[in-house]
Amino acid sequence: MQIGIVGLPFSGKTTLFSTLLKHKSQDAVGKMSAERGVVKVPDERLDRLTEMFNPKKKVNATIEYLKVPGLEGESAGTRGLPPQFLANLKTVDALLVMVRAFENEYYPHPLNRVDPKADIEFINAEFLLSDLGIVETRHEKLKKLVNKTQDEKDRRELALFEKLKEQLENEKPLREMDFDEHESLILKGYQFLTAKPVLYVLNIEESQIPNAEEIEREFTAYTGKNAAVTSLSAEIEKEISELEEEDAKVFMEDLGIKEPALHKLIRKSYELLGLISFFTVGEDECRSWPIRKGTNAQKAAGVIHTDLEKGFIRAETVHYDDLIRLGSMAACKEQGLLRLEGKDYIVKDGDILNIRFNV
Ligand SMILES: Nc1nc2c(ncn2[C@@H]2O[C@H](COP(=O)(O)OP(=O)(O)O)[C@@H](O)[C@H]2O)c(=O)[nH]1
Ligand SMILES: [Mg+2]
Repeated sequence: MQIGIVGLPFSGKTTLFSTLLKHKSQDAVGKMSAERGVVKVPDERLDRLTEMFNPKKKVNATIEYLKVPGLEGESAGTRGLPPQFLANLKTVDALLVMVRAFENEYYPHPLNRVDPKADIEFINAEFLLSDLGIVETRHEKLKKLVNKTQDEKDRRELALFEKLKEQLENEKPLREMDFDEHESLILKGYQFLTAKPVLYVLNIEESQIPNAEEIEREFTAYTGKNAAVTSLSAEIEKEISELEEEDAKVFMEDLGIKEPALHKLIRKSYELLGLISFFTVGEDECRSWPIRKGTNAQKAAGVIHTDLEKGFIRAETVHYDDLIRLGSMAACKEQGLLRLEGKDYIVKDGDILNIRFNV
């Protein structure tokens, strides 16, 4: 699963991206080239399990970020967004929109303002226009096609594109609409920007960190179906990430925060992608695995290894909360909380699975 990081120049994309990657990013190979990086998803539950089982290895679930430059301060207007920018975003499952809410006189905002709401509106308008251009062209083609062929499949696609056109003309993103399976399949081929889930990241002033929650609430108009808001100071997160663990703790205490805002950002990205985690535990490794909400036990086994999916027999299952509450697997077994689940069992966030299989 991949998330595209976009935003206006000097909004803090590079600062955030290199912090996410623990400063392993090389940055700016070419002005328009995207950069990808794999990031661990922090999970306190996995940390607890690791303490409990003392394995040789701890392995966190990961998600991938792709930093995509190319969004400019002036409107792309009728020229449309740069083709390379659009091409780079084709593969991403969600967008992370970096929004500037900090002053920095050495790096002036491209439109000479610090107005996060105006920036969000600007970016959304750009994406909307880009989608509308594609929708209008396809809509025209479909109209002609249906006139000629009277084909039922084309007629259904035309009806879909009429809905899309109306939504975009009303200046609303496609992510707010509901689509059936057939429609989703058609849409997949187009990779519309406004259909992708979006996380708006407000890059705030250091002095605003204590008001972070309040600021986020001010932006509730931008939350909702497939959209979320979070805030951080990219500069401060960078500093935290460069400190030793103990120093970082003291530094965060001074700021009045319990954990890096970066962790919250990663978790919100994960949620936005519709992902939850299950765990595997043992002497060798404790590990969290990403699955889509609603995945059954057999498919979840396949995330670990295809053999486990093919030869799936049962999943020995206990929930993290039960294990922590009772303190041991043996106690869970005694209480009947260590269950044997079949292939159709829907895996829950926090389930600990041991797959029994036969190949
Ligand atoms: N004061 C302040 N400056 C920041 C913050 N985040 C980024 N910057 C600075 O803004 C400039 C542009 O940031 P950069 O990450 O390169 O933005 P990009 O153009 O979106 O990649 C850099 O000099 C950063 O140090 C922040 O939270 N506070
Ligand atoms: Mg940059």
